[in-house]
Amino acid sequence: IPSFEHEKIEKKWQDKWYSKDYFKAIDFSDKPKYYSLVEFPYPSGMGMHIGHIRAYLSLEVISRKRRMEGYNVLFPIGFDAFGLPTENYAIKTQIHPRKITDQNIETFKNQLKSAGISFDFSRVVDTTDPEYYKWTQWIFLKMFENGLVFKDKTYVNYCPSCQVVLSNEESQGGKCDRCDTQVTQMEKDVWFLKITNYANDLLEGLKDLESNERIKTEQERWIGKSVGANLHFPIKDSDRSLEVFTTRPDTIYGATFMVIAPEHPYIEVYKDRIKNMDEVIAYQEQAKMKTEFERVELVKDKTGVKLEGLVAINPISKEEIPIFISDYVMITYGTGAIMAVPAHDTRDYDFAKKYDLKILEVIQGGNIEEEAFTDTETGVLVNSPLIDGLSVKEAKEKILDIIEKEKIGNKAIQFKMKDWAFNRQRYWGEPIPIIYCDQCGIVPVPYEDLPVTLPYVEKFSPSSTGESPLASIDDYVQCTCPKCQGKARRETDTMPQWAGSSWYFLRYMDPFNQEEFASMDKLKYWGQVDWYNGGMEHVTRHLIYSRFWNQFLNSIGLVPNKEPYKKRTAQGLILGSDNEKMSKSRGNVVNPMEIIDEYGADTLRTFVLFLSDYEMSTPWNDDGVKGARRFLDKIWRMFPKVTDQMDYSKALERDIHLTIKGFSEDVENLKFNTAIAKLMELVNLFNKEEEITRADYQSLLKLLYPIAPHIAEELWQMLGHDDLLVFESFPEYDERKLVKDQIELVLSVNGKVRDKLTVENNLDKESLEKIALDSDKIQAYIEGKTVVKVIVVPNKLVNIVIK
Ligand code: ANZ
Ligand code: ZN
Repeated sequence: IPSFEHEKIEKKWQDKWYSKDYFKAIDFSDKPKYYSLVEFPYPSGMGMHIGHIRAYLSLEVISRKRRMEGYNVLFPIGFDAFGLPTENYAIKTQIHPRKITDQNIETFKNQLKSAGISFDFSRVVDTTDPEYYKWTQWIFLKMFENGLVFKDKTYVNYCPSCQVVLSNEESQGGKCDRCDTQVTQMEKDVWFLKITNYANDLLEGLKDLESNERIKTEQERWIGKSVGANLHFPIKDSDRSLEVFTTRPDTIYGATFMVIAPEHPYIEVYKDRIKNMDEVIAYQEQAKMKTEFERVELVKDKTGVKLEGLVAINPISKEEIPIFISDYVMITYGTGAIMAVPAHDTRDYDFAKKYDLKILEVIQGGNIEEEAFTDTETGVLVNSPLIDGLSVKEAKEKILDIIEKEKIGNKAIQFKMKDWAFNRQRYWGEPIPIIYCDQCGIVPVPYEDLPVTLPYVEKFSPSSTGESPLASIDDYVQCTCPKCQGKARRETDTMPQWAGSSWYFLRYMDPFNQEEFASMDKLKYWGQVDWYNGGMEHVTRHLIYSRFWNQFLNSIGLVPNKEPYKKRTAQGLILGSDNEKMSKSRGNVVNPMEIIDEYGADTLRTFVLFLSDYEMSTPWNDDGVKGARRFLDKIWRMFPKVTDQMDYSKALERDIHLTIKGFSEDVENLKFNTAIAKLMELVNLFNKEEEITRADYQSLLKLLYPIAPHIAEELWQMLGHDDLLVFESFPEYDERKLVKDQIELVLSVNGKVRDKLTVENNLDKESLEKIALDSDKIQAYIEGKTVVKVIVVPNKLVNIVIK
């Protein structure tokens, strides 16, 4: 036979698959449905990256396998195309982002097809298409209608380099997600989505998510639930009290001073009583310069200013205690004020040492001369008349009862997560559908006027005033108020990159619906995403956002499931061969198209899956590319050895069953490297045989198909099949055939031999009994009778006594 000419053969199968829509998902099919989802790409000008291939291959393999297992598979793809890279490229080249996006999407689609990924290309969505973002705006308005959207002038994360407001999720670790620049705090008019209303639901929903621990704990930490209490500390000679949030009400006797955030409103309230206001104001200015990240860092050298003239009263010990401002207390968390317990909190300890404040031990067990004693398991309460002698846990319960009875405070829960800063001062995003009217104030665009389309402009650079480029387009800005018909202005900011991706998995279920974002019938048919694979970096970003949007839509009855995803996994990164993250600037980016050209898509797929454990990051190393190709060539070249026999070869039978079992289990657990290793071993065994049967070879091709589908289809056709492998069923293994040492088991009824079976050596009595009772022949004898006794002689016989 001719050699495996990948250019010709792969092209042939791709043309066939994609022109005939072989991977089309069928709405309302009778087959069981399976929805596999991969994170859709940002169609950058660089085209497909090796990381995209790795990310998609997991569910590509699963989807191809599921189709063979009889499922109606939805495996869609689309493009998350709004955002800065395209806009920046447009600014640089003066080509319109629309044009760039269309070109990039075309390139991407072709590249995905030349890798042979079995996406349903009939459902492609593009978040920048007005037919799509109309619904992104629509959902935003629904949130507005339900009180989940508000505007606030406040300090937010700002990237000086990208010149945009960032959400908390986009500035983790104090750095801009996009460009790694240190973020600053900037006072801005900001639209927020009240994602915090869903904090508890987002946490609870994790219980049902099938995923590894890391995916859950990262989300849990990000949501950051703390259980504690809000307590009121009266301010001396005043009607007001200072409210604090604490997770340690048990330490209240040890609260020897208070600290409020530099932005705390009481500074303004008491400005006439505070004697050192100059010093306070100077400190406030200084605190503004720091980012939140710098402020929460555990630095020993704490700073602060005492509020002279203002004194608080500990509501339990009745002691008078001083009040400080310090930047280690955040205005955005809890109540923006704390009761400081230096003996048992490290930050308070450092602060007390620096300003020489009273440190009172209330939990015995440590050495507070040296450091704060923060352990909550072993200590015992002291210096705390109402709760002395109790453990921390007991003390918490008792003091909370007292606190609630005496109306000093109440139990409270806090979340670390913050509301989602939602507007960006940029052109290439979804316009925020809001109108400002001098008479009516903030007016949402009526639903029937959607979409608010982005005007096609010539200039899309941000303006020097920090406003969106849309602000300078009069035709766009000037509008009439939908309420009073008076003159009004449009909001000129756009939505963040994460908006469109917050609901795209729903649109895939009904991508061309003009009346709704998706019909309830289709949402119900496809249900939850059965398996979602994506990047670990999205776990505390997109995953949280999209779960929030889905939960919201569920709460207003528009989607059937509260949680969008049943199962979530994440691939590891492919690093450069220098072990650094691949990037254009490092010049270590691997272009998968080059490998496809030289060795073929099947080789690329096999190689990338074989590279290492799928969930681990791994450096690129293309030494193995040739090996992957050799493996495929071996399978190709053994074709002439195939006989017409329709049973497995005796010599190979057990290995084939073992491989089917091991391969399937590995694939389902994302262990593609070991799955492929098993196929390689099997191929080596095949190679040693003079002949292999048709049955042997067919099972091998079926196993190979999800990994290297082009060569598998070609060889399948060469065997004389008219139908594609897509329609074949996945091979099954027989548990009994896995057994190595076998014995003959005699089955008798009332002492008369009725059946003989070959079974595994050394099975236990229960298994042997079960095998005997399951035998068809035995059943015929015992039907309608009573089994009095079963006598098992291991490795020999089972005798069933009936009456
Ligand atoms: C008294 C106390 C005693 C505290 C003690 C801790 C240990 P998490 O677990 O992160 O929720 N806190 C409260 N609001 C704060 C704010 N806005 N900025 C900085 N710190 C704040 O931490 C809750 C604890 O962090 C609270 O409990 C409070 O200090 C502090 F032995 O109150 B604690
Ligand atoms: Zn930036």
